[in-house]
Amino acid sequence: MRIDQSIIAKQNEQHFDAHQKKLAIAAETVPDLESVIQKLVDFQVAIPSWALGAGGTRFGRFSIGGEPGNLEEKISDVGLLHALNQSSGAISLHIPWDIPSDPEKIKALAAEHGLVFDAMNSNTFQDQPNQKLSYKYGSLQNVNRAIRKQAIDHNIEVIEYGKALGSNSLTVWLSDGSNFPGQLNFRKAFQHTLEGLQEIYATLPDDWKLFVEYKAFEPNFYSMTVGDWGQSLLYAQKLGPKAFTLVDLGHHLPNANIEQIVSLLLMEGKLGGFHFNDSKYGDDDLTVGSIRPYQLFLIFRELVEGMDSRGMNHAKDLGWMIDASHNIKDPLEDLLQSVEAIQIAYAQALLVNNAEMEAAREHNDVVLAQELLQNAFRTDVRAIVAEARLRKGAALRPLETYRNLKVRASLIEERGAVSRASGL
Ligand code: PSV
Ligand code: MN
Repeated sequence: MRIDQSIIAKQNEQHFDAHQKKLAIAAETVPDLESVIQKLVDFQVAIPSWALGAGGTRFGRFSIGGEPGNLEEKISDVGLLHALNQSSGAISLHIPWDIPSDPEKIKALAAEHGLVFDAMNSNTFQDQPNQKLSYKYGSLQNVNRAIRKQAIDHNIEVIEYGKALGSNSLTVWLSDGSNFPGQLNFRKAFQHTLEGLQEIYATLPDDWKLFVEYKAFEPNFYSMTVGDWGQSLLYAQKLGPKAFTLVDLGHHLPNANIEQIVSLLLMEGKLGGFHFNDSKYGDDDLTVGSIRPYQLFLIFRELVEGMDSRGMNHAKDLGWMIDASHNIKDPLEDLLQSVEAIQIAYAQALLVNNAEMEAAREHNDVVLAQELLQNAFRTDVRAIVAEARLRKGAALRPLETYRNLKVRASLIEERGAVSRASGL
């Protein structure tokens, strides 16, 4: 299924007058409206190929219907999102879930939908059918050199697929760690992992980045070998200038101050990419902004301020991606919600006046500093975000348009009610 721009334009007509009124109100409160809109126009968030089907827990999985059964269909689903919001112009692939058998064809198909390939992701957290050696006791950290070598070779192969598709980054998330005290020699696990990452790094093309993603828990529950930003940063620093830390919002221990982490990583020039999601207890799977929208705003505020202080391009210099799983919602609806939540937090962060903020801090004016943040957070920027979409030929109301066009019903008709996407 494809959504033609003229259909979107038709859907927009009914909302156009109301939109103009709301935008006029927003214009009164936002001094530099045009520049905010332009930044939103430029901003793209990549969609993970593994988030397009139903997720699940170890207790069960409930099918959504019409799930993409192969890479071509996954690209087509991201194409639908992009047609609706013109802000999801990239797809991130996970190997071996998404092996492109004919990369040229896949690249051309993606281009037809206006999509490029974001970071490539390796998978050494599962054993694949016919795999020679098992990752049961870890991959790059493993005490067995042959297993480490298998994991290294896999990552190098993923880079090769990425090169063929025009990607320029590799995200390495390792589930390595231990479940019980005594199981691992922490230093040896670190050294083995570092050596493996160094071998992978050595094969990285000059214009590529390597993202080292950390996670505090799951699937290992006693220790994780890349468990927090400190460990990730250590690896990234030891590897070299093409290696960066990747922050997945759901991978922290409860109450971690993620905005401070982001600020310091940016200061060190070592923040590489982002996986957006939200979480209530300890998972990394919920809709962006659904639980802690203020935290998301505070993170964006540090991102904007930190990138500006280094003269970075907001849209291009960091890898922006959603990483979520959808147990009960239609994944496409959820992804539309997530992209919008990201744009709202970004727009609000752009409203904070940095000079006023710094002056308040210099005077230890705690109240004013807090007010400046909260005023921005409490500004309704939805019309501004919608205007940016409108200028790109996207839907004023992507979710409503998705429902009006009965996209899921068409996908079920095309692919059947029991199709199943590869992934977790
Ligand atoms: C791990 O929880 C993670 O966040 C990594 O980014 C993986 O690549 C992804 O989820 C899918 O398992
Ligand atoms: Mn992630």
